[in-house]
Amino acid sequence: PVEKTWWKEAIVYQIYPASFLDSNGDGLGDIPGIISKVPYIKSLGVDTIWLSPIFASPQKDMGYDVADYRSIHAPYGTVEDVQELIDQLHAHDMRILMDLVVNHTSDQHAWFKESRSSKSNSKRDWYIWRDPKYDAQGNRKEPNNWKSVFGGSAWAFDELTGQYYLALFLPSQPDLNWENAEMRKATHDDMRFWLDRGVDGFRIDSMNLMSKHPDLPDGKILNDEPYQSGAEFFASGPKMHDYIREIRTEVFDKYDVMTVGELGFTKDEKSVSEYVAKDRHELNMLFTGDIVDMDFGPNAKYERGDFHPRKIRKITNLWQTAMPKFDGWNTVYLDNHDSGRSLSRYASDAPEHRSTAAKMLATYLTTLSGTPFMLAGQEIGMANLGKDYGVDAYIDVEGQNYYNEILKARGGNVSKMDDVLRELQLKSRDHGRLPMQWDSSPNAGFTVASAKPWMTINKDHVQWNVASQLDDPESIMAYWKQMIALRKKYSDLFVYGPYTTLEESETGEMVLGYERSWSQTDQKAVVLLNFSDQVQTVPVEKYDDFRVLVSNQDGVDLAKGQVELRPYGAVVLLNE
Ligand code: TEU
Repeated sequence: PVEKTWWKEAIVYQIYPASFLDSNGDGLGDIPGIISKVPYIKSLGVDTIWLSPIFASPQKDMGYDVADYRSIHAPYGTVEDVQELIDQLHAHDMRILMDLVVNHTSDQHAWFKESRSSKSNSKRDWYIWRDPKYDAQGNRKEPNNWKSVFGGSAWAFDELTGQYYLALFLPSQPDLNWENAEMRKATHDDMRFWLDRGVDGFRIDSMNLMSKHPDLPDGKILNDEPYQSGAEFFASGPKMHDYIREIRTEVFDKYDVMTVGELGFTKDEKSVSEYVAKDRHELNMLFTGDIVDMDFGPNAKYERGDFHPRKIRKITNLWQTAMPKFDGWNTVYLDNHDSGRSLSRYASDAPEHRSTAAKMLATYLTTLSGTPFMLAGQEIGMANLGKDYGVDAYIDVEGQNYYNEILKARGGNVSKMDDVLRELQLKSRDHGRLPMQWDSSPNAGFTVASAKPWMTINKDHVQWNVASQLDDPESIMAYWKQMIALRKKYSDLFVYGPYTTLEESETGEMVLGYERSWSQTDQKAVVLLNFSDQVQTVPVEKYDDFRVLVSNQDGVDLAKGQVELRPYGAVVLLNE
C-alpha cells in the first residue's frame, strides 16, 4: 500500500506576490498583504502556500532573476515580514513552500559580478563561460547554436573578458555552473538559510536544467532558424541525479520538507520516474509541463495548437497510472504563473459557462491522485484578459519577445499580427499574473483606488471577485470549499486510491471519465467531466448502486441509467 504523508495530503495555493494584495498603496502586492489574508486562505481548506520568488531582484523576470537569496525585494517587505508570514501560517496549522531558483541567478547577483570581473576570478567557474567561435569570414559566433527559452541565442557576449556566458532564459539570467562544488555548497547554504527559518519546502525552478552535457554540443537542427532548441543537451543532463541526491543528503534530509521539481523538456515515463520513484530518494513530486502545454503549437508555445479533451485524457491517464508503478508521487495542476488561465484555455470563460466550467475544473483538481496545486484566483473563476484588450496589455517579456520577433519577420506590419495576438490572448504569462480580484471597487481591492497597479486589473472583476462569492452557496468558491472538504473526508479514495480510466468508447470523446477506488473499504467513486459546450450523455447502468456525491449541475437522475452532462458539467458518483 502507498505510504501516507502530509505532503501527499496537502492542497497547495500558489501566490504570485506582486499580484495578491498591496498593503501600502504602491500598486504592487507585498508580504504584509499576504499575511493579512492567511485566515482567508485557510478558510478555503487549503493548507500550504507556494510563494513565487520574493527575493532581492532587478525584476527582469519578475523575481526569477535573484540577486540575493537571503534578502527580500524591498517593495515586498523584509526578512522579518517573511518570518512573520511563516509564523502566522504555522500558527494556522499551514505550511509554506518557497521558490528555489538555482539554475541561474540575476546578473546583479554578487556571485556573477565577481565571476564576470576577470577570467582569473575565483568565481569565474561558478557560471558557464566559453570562448567565441569564428566563422570562415572571421565573424564572431556563439559557442553553440542553443536557443534561449525567451528567444534568440542562449549565449551572451561579455566585452570585458571577451567571452560568452550561457543564459538559457534572459541574458540577465546567467546559468550557474553546477559542476563547481563550491558553487553548489553556496546554494546549499542559501537553502538552509530559509529552512532554518521554518520554511517547509521548495518548488525548484527549472530543476532539471542544472546539469548540462559537459561538451555543450550543438542542438539538433530542426528547422532553418539560426538557433535550435538544444534541450537534448541541457535538460536532465548526466549529473542531474547526483546534484539532487547531494542536495538531499546535505540539506533536505535534515528537515521535514516537501520538494517539487519543475520539469521542463523531459517527458518520457522512464526519465520522469528517475526523479520521483520512491527508492531513488530524490524529489517528492514534479510539475510535468505537458498539462500546461496542451494548446501549444508544434514548434513554439505561441504557435497555434488547439486544445482537445483527448489531450487531457491522455496526459491524465499517463501520469495517474505511471506513478504507482514505481511508487512515485506527482502534482495535480492546471494553472501557474507561466500561462493563461486553464478556465479560458481548456474550458470556457463565456458568461453562460464560466461558473460551471470553473467548478468542473475544480472537480478535476480535487479528485485525482497527487498533490493539487491551485493558483490564487482559481477559487473565484478568474479568467484571461478579454479579447478587447490589445497587444499593449501584454507586458511579460516572453510574450513580447515572441511578438516582436514575428513582427520583425513580417516586415513590421502590425495589421498582420492578429494570429499572434490570438495566441497571446490565450497563453500569455500575463493572464496567470493578473492582480487578485477581491471586490468590485475600481482597483478590485487589490490596491487602493488612487494607486496605479503594476499591471492591468481585469475589468471583469466587477462581476468576478471574492466579496461577491464569500456568502453565496452557489459560487465557485463555495464549490471549491466543498470539493476540498470532500477530498479530505475521503482521502483514502481521492488522494491514495488507485485510478482507472473510463475508455473513450464508454464516455464519448468530449468527456473525461475515471474511477477511484479503495479496496480496504470497498469504496468507489466515478468522476465524469464534460470538457465541451454541448450536452453529453454517458451511460451509468453499471453504477446502479451509486449515488451522486457532488455535481456542478442539478437534476442528475441516475435512475435513467445515464447521466446527461450539461455543457462543462461534472458529476462525482459514490457507492455509499
Ligand atoms: O519556468 C521555466 C520554464 O521552462 C519556462 O520557460 C516556462 O516553461 C515558460 O515560461 C512557459 O511559458 C520557470 C519559471 O516558472 C518562469 O516564470 C521563469 O521565467 C523561468 O523559470 C526562469 O526562471
